[in-house]
Amino acid sequence: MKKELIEFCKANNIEYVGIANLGPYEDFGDVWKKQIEKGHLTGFEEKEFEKRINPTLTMSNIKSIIVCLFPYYVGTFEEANLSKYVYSTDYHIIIKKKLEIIGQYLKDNLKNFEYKAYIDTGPLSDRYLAYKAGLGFRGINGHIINDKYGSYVFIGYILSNYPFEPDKPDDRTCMKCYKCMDNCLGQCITGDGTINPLKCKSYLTQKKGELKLSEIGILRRNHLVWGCDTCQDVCPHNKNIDKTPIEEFKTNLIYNIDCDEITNISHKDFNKKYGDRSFSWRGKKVLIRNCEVFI
Ligand code: B12
Ligand code: SF4
Ligand code: SF4
Repeated sequence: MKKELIEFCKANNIEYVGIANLGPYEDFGDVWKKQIEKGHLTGFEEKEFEKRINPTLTMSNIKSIIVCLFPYYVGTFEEANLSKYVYSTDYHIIIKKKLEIIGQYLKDNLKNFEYKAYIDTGPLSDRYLAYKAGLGFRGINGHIINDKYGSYVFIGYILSNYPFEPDKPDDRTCMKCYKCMDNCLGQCITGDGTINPLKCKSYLTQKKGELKLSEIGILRRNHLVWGCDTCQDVCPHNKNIDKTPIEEFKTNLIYNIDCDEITNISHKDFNKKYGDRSFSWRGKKVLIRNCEVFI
């Protein structure tokens, strides 16, 4: 059935699919525990420690984890003031739909098949699963890097009650050129594959409330008002990569928002126009705050 699964995914433009083992993921647990001790967490991560390292706590009859990559690179636009991962319609919407199509296909072909699909907001570490499923290797900037599409790939997964054979982890490392560390806007890449997310520009553009002067300084280091791509843009593994073959990531793009428009638009109109965009999840107030940093 694994062969059929891979073929079905390919037919649906999902080139990279693999199976992660079931853990428990003690090595990830060690990394995560250190991050907790250092206070290096954002609150966007799953809060229950055990759930992050043991998938059976999320699905008691689990037998395998299907992991997929979704490349999103469409090129670099000089005039962009948004980071690359939010150009398209919200990736959560696009990817959830695709994972559900895979789940439904398996339901139609396997007796008593059960599944749970996640993108970004699930209990496990998406990157850890992609690494375990052999879909890419890990970079010093924290990213999962794929040979064909670089690190501009989203990761989604399906917990399933069918015993698909696990793949081998990709234990190569990145080139370790340390350009990501040298160029990091928040100087928050530690060098061991983790970051201090509280100083990461991407986090600062997403957190609520007032920004401290030091945080405003980090935002000003480039002109993006949402997210940050620097540690990926400078990475040699992202040179000469392929653009995404996924139609939804190529169409209906917004790579520049008009700060005056966002400031003057009503909440209702903002939600109507941008509610299906991932840069809108914190509301227009946060976006306006980010825009004001550049006035
Ligand atoms: C919280 C979060 C954030 C936080 C913290 C990020 C961080 N680095 O921890 C903030 C808001 C800063 C953030 C920013 C971004 N994020 Co984010 N984020 C998440 C989230 C929800 C949890 C991440 C987490 O648990 N971090 C804690 C650390 C310890 O776990 P981890 O990063 O998963 O673990 C890897 C590293 O620690 C590394 N590692 C550990 N030990 C070692 C040892 C060695 C030798 C090496 C080389 C590596 C290494 O490998 C681990 C996996 O095996 C995930 C989705 C999810 N549920 O997993 C998305 C996710 C990581 N984000 C994603 C993206 C796209 C981004 C941004 C690029 C968005 C942007 N353009 O602004 C930036 C990138 C910043 C960066 N350098 O990481 C993607 C990454 C895809 C990829 N190819 O790797 C994810 C997986 C979402 C998705 N499903 O696609 N994010
Ligand atoms: S996203 Fe930006 S601030 Fe965050 S680690 Fe990468 S370069 Fe540093
Ligand atoms: S920029 Fe260099 S050190 Fe950083 S992830 Fe890429 S290859 Fe590794």
